[in-house]
Amino acid sequence: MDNETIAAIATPFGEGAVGIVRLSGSSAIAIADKIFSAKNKKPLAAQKSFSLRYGWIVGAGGEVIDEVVVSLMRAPKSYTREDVVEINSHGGACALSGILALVCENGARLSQPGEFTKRAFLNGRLDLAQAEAVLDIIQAKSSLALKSGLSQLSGEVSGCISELRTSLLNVLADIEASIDFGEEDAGAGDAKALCDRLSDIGSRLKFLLERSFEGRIIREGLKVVIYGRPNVGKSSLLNALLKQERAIVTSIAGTTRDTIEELISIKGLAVRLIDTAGMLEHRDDIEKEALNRTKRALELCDLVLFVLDGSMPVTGDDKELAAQIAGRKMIVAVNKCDLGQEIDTGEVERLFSQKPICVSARSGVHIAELEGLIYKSVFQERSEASEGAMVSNARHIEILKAAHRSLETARESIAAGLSLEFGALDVKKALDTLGSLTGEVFSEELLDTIFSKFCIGK
Ligand SMILES: Nc1nc2c(ncn2[C@@H]2O[C@H](COP(=O)(O)OP(=O)(O)OP(=O)(O)O)[C@@H](O)[C@H]2O)c(=O)[nH]1
Ligand SMILES: [Mg+2]
Repeated sequence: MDNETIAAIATPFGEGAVGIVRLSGSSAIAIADKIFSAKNKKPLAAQKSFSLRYGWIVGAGGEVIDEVVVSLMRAPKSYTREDVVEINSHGGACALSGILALVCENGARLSQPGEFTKRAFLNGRLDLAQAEAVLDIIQAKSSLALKSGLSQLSGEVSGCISELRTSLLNVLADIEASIDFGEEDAGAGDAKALCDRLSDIGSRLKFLLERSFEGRIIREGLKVVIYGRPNVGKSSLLNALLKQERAIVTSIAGTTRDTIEELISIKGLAVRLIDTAGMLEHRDDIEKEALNRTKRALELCDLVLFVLDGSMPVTGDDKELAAQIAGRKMIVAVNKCDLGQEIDTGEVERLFSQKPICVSARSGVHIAELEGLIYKSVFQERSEASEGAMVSNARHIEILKAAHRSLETARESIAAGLSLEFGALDVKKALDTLGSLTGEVFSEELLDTIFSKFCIGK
């Protein structure tokens, strides 16, 4: 890590009540002192940590750039564990860029995206999973996603991984001791004990992986595609769930062409609703593209909300569309229940192997129940998201899978009576893999991939 002092605008671009230019590094205080004129005339260098000073940022020619409040956090008790100065100015682009230019003229350099958090990681203030949680918190689209990010930041996931690594290190120590005593292969009893211990760690990994589906959905939001033939009321249902007349609704079949995506929150869970075109065949290029987009949305979604029109019997088109998405996770809604029911709900149940919910997008009947079903599709029968460590990040999920595979290989080779050296190698591999989740093991490339996703100034 270089020892340069970095600087960035830490607040979003545009107009705001306040804006912050942040500095971190061993010269942060000295640089700020060159451009800050405190009302009390004292230099920041004489100021206590965690205190604020009112004054002005003044350019080389003595011109005032802005009226500011400057905060100071001395190393190591700061976000980066370095000296950090935050200049709180008015939140306009001119004031902020003027201050940033001035700190750079006085010895700071512009920071890279995520460089403050990267320094926090390299200086041991946060581990890698915690650093990634910072981004999750910034990007959280729902209260549940925020809660999950905060739990990861507090070290809940890291704690779990560290316990798993400790158990694995103990197994590895025992395997290596056997090797040192010249027991190249374990006796039957010892082999069984080692395999049992590896199985136990494997099931703990599996448990985390099973919950990661829930974690990923909480973090990214649940993608729900509203699907069904034209005119059944898909767009009307989108509007009803959104509580807003977003999509065009008409009695003309084929009204919706482009997929429409909107975000709603159900009990704190972010749900991306995607309204689609429901035609089976295209008549022109626009409909061809509409069908392509529907297909893509279906491929990427977590849940299909299949809609039928309850005011008429099930049609051949309903059946054809149903066949296309057989096997997908689904909720079946029979719409227009405010009208006389002509549909045979028993037939619908047989067709989809599940009971439909009867709703009316027009009158709002059972829309709240439909929301409940969407929520339950993630949390099953539980009324709330579960507590405890929950892995949610795609990188972490891949790491858990890879570590689980290595453990299985280790267990199989020990059970087969192969030389313990092989088992030791795979246990070591699992340890390193798990270590890359929290950053005990990392490469520059990995750090670049992770921190390049951050904004500048974080
Ligand atoms: N009575 C009644 N009519 C409804 C209901 N939902 C939708 N409709 C009507 O059904 C027609 C079609 O509604 P849309 O929401 O446009 O249907 P769609 O499935 O999006 O249709 P396409 O975009 O063409 O695929 C409109 O005339 C709506 O007013 C409902 O719950 N009750
Ligand atoms: Mg529509």
